Amino acid sequence: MLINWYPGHMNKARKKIKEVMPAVDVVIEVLDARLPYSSSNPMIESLRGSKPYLKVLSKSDLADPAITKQWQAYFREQRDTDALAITTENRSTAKTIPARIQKMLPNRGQSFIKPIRALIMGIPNVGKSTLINTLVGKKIASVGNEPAVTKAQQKIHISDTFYLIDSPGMTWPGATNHMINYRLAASGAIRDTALEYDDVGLFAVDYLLQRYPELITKRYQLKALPQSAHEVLELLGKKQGYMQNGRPDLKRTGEMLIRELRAGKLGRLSFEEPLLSYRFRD
Ligand SMILES: Nc1nc2c(ncn2[C@@H]2O[C@H](COP(=O)(O)OP(=O)(O)O)[C@@H](O)[C@H]2O)c(=O)[nH]1
Ligand SMILES: [Mg+2]
Repeated sequence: MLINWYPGHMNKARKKIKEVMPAVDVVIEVLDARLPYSSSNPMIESLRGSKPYLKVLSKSDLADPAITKQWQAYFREQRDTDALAITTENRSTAKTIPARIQKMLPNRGQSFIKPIRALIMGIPNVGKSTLINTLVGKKIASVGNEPAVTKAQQKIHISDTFYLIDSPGMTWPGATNHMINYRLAASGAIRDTALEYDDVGLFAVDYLLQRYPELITKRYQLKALPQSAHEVLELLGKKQGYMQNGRPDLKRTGEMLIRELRAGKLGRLSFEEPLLSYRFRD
């Protein structure tokens, strides 16, 4: 995987993960079900050693269900790896996480003397706090716009034989790979100011045109779709009456489209699917 991390941040995050790893038994990585590849941290695989790995596909209510199934199957083929799709619309699956992890770690979690310590990781806004609250059974972590303050490592009691380890400093700023950054921006993982809305809007429309054209025509009641993403965005701007100096305001239109896309108003969609070739890669 050729992702160019910003070297300073990357080294810091790697150091932190290495530091924490000896004191945990399993890694839970929360991924955005719409972009499990782009929202993943490629450092974990090499740093986890022999620890099992649970990939949690979060916000699965927003993702294409058939593609989420493919991702689960793909991840489950990997070494000591399990995968699970969760959503706040039905929290029962998320609640099975401790039991699933127990199956992967038969020698721990039988008594409070050797509890299971599960490191929880994931990019900002992917749903970590939401999952923590679901597992604890009450709201202990704040959800949504959290200030980026450094908090101390937390050991969260789920049961006497199962703890979550939530550690700061392991999140990574994203990649310099443009495709990954656009997917992260469209999903809401990258802050609003990082990329221009008209650019992210164009990226999103271009992808929708290729993969889910019917989602645009349906949502915006279009009879026909222009060929280029730029023309589609102009058409949407005109339809919404977002005009500036006689031209459609593409920033405003892009912002509207991204807001709707992030909220799932266009329907369920995934930004990436597992490549068949991954299966044959070691
Ligand atoms: N649609 C949808 N939104 C979710 C789901 N889980 C979390 N969210 C939303 O995603 C945003 C970020 O969640 P949060 O738990 O704070 O993410 P964190 O930054 O990883 O801790 C919040 O607005 C949540 O309400 C889900 O299953 N479905
Ligand atoms: Mg959080």
